[in-house]
Amino acid sequence: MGPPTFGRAVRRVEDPRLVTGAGTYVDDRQPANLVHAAFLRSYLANAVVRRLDVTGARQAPGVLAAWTDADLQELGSMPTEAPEEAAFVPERRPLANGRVHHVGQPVAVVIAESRQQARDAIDRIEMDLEPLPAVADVETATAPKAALVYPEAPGNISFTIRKKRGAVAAAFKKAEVVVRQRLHNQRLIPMAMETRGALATMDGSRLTVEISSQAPHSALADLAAGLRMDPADIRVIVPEVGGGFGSKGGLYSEELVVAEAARRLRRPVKWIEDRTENCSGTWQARGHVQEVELAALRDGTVLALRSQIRADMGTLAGFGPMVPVGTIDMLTGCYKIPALESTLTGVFTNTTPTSAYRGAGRPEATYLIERMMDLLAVELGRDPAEVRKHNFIGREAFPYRNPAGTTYDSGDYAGTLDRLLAMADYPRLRRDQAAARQAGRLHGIGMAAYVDIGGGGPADRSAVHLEMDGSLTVYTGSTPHGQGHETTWAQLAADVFGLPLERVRVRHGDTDHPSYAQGTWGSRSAATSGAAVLNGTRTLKRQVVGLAASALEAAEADLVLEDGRVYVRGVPSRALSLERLAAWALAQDREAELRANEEFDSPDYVFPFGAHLAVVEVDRDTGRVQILRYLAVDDCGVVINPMIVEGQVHGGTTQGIAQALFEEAAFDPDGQLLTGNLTTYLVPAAPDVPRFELDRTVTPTPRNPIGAKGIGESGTLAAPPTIVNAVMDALGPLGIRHLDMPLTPAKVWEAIRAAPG
Ligand code: MCN
Repeated sequence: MGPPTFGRAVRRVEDPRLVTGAGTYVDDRQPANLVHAAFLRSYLANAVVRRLDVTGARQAPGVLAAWTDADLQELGSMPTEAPEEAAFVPERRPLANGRVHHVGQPVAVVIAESRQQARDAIDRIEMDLEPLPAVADVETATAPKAALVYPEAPGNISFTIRKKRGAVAAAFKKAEVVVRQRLHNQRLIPMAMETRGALATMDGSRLTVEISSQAPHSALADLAAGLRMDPADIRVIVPEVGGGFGSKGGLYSEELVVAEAARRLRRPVKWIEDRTENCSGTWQARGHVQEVELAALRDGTVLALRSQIRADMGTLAGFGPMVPVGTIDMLTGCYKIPALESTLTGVFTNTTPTSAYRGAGRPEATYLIERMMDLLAVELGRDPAEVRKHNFIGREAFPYRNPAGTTYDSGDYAGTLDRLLAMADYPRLRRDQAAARQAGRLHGIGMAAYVDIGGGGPADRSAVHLEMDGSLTVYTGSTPHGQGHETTWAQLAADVFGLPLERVRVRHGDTDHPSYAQGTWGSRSAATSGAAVLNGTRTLKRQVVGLAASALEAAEADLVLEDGRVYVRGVPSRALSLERLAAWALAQDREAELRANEEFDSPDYVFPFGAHLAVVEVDRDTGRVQILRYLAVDDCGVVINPMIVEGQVHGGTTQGIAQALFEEAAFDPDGQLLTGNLTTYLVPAAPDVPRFELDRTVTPTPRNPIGAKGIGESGTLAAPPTIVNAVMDALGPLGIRHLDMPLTPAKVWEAIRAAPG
């Protein structure tokens, strides 16, 4: 028998395959008769398509087809999910019909024998665009008399959501201190290492679409709707995925068009996005302008939070409009703030649609409240840790309903912050800072506390099969794209059967499997698919013990399943190996009992939390920020694999640091993307990231049988305010109160130069 694996840092079973280059990604697939798709895209941000003629492309060498929207009328429009408050939801055709609304929007497609021929033929399409005035940012879009992205949406407003709880006006009247700040949470490009891609094959009446996706089952549903096909006639396979970070969660136009091309041409059709297409065509994220006011007493008690948030939706797509709803639900963070008034406006701009990117709405909320807590501490001249602790929701207050109506499951916010401060030896850090300041250095310490949302429905389904060789196969609906589910789900199942890890195989990414999940996003998998795996394996164990009871003619209560065999307690000689039991079940026509299929429908979300701290130094002459130390204490409930959890913290925190210091999707006033490649959009490299000092507390959730909360996104919530708070602490002595992200050397240097101090 293998030692129990749950809770142990076992190595990822998928890694040997991945690090030796043996994984298969969409672009590795080269079926016979393959043809290739390329897309013509809009080069203007707002325009009328005056002429679009694909005749030249159709005559180009190797071309099988060239289509515009006029040729694809039988396809349905692309799906959009918007809040019920939405005043206007634009229809999105797979290819633009008569108008283009952002640079990079697909307008026509060419299918050719080779990728190069398809791309060359694109140049032979004649397209005349008549430019219209464009709005490229939220401020311009909401200014009086702004040009309209969609004539049907006056003021470029897509939706407005208001939340109000408690006596806000009275709180501001009673306040001894009011802190106000306008915060900009800049737009980001998710920038997965593997760009998007799809390969569609029609075999008889069955369509198979291999796709780089985080959500095969929802892709299948959207393909069926778009192609007007019976879902049973479609199979979606997700091979290896080289990162998604939220951006591969919904179905994109190109994927639907590729599927249609395979259906029409009866040849496998592949499309692989290039990096430039990825920058302007893959949905982007964040892009909030937040005006915030915090009312407090001099002792640090926060009385009320008021905010107006304008969220840049771009042209709006997929479930993008739902993302900022997560912001408005989480604005009060870890604090008991009795009164809240906030307005969220979804704003159209002539830019790439925004949607989910790691954190999806919650980093925007965390940044808002954590910057405000620091500004309050500065205003009061008090320590930021003290001000936080003074306002934390106490550990006895759970389940806790926040003023926006979200109910947190469990938490101990002071516990993580205390652990963090002890780990950092905080008093010493402050002494060191005083010495550094004495020496004229710009030395800062920053912290942030966060609470995230993970898990959530609808139900995930897993199947667990006992194979004839006595091993287990787990079918999961979750679709890992870097999270290590093959390892963690195997850990869950192995222990139930007392098997070594290598006797459990985890299969994922195929809608023909007897499993289901809505998608691997929202740090939901451990709390949902993981729970379904655990329940499924427990059910299978009961079935297997039932089979053994019949085979051994013993009472179930007397049987022990251990070490790959079932035996009568106290009589180890009366035993059946799992192989023999499987064979017996087959002979008895009871093989159905070798398979279990379980759903787990989470009663509600889970709420991971934690606290991060950074020590930074700013170079006075160059404005460069150097991170000297980065410490984090996270709590994702009961942990299945601590090494994987740490890896997730490393990844998320790195992306959060990138938002704080480097990354921004920038558009010029005409809506042209200025950061359309990796030389202009600065992603961090290894030397930009410090060594992380990590610790954990464990506060189980009662909302699933594992007690696990999510960890996949936590770092993206915590790191931006941690770093910005640290840099502002460094610059505080110069009289600099706030700078917007990203804190590039140029921006910081300008601020130092202009600083009063
Ligand atoms: N885990 C654990 N114990 C816990 C919680 C989680 O051992 N208490 C493990 C899980 O079993 C899983 C991993 O940690 O192997 C992450 O689990 P979870 O937090 O449930 O998140 P998901 O698996 O649902 O992953 C989604 C999340 C999101 S939303 C984005 S975006 C994201 C991310 O994960 N994108 C990623 N991590 C990523 N990592 C990589 N490498 N690439 C991406 O694109």
